[in-house]
Amino acid sequence: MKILSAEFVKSCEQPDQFPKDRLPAVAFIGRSNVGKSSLINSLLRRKGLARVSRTPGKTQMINVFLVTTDDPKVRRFYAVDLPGYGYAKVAKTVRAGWQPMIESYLTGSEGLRGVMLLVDSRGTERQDAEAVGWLGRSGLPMLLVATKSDKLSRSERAASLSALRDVFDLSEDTDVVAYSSVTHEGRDELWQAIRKMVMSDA
Ligand SMILES: Nc1nc2c(ncn2[C@@H]2O[C@H](COP(=O)(O)OP(=O)(O)OP(=O)(O)O)[C@@H](O)[C@H]2O)c(=O)[nH]1
Ligand SMILES: [Mg+2]
Repeated sequence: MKILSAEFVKSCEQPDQFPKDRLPAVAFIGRSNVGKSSLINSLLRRKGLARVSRTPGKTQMINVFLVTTDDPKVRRFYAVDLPGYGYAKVAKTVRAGWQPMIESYLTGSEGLRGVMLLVDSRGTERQDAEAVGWLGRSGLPMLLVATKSDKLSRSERAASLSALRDVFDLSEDTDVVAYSSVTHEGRDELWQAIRKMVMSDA
């Protein structure tokens, strides 16, 4: 599969700015600094497309990218970079503004086909469990992505994946994928998952 184009469409600060067409969309969510923007760049093979930062809380708006590929099953879709949750140092007023926005995006976007929930393969926090619970109740197709897998040895990676299954009590039909935006481990698997989400009910 070839990515024909990947371009930034817009940043949304409020729900009335979300794309109005019903183009399929896949959203990327997770704690601040977990590696969402890096993963989007790795997946789309574009280095500086999504802004990456060492400082947590970099992505504070909903950034929408339009992707086209030569795969008939995923000709055009939106990749949506959501702001990270759970970053304590961002001013409360700012946080209060975007956490509901994440929920309004997840509940109010007609084209949304699935969510990639990113968690750090080295360990999870309370907010991750809350996100898993919330997404489970929402009924949205979800895939759990264990990020920064390059920071673990091969055996630690396998252990981390099964620990995540246990901790979150995932059903068998929820996939867990190890990903590294440095080595691009997991890229093919993630594309498979996107293909499945985007073509379902199409
Ligand atoms: N070693 C390693 N570092 C990574 C990986 N992915 C991201 N990072 C680093 O982790 C930091 C945060 O990455 P981002 O992609 O900006 O994370 P984010 O989830 O988009 O963060 P916010 O926008 O603040 O929510 C940066 O310093 C990245 O270089 C990875 O797979 N491996
Ligand atoms: Mg980001």
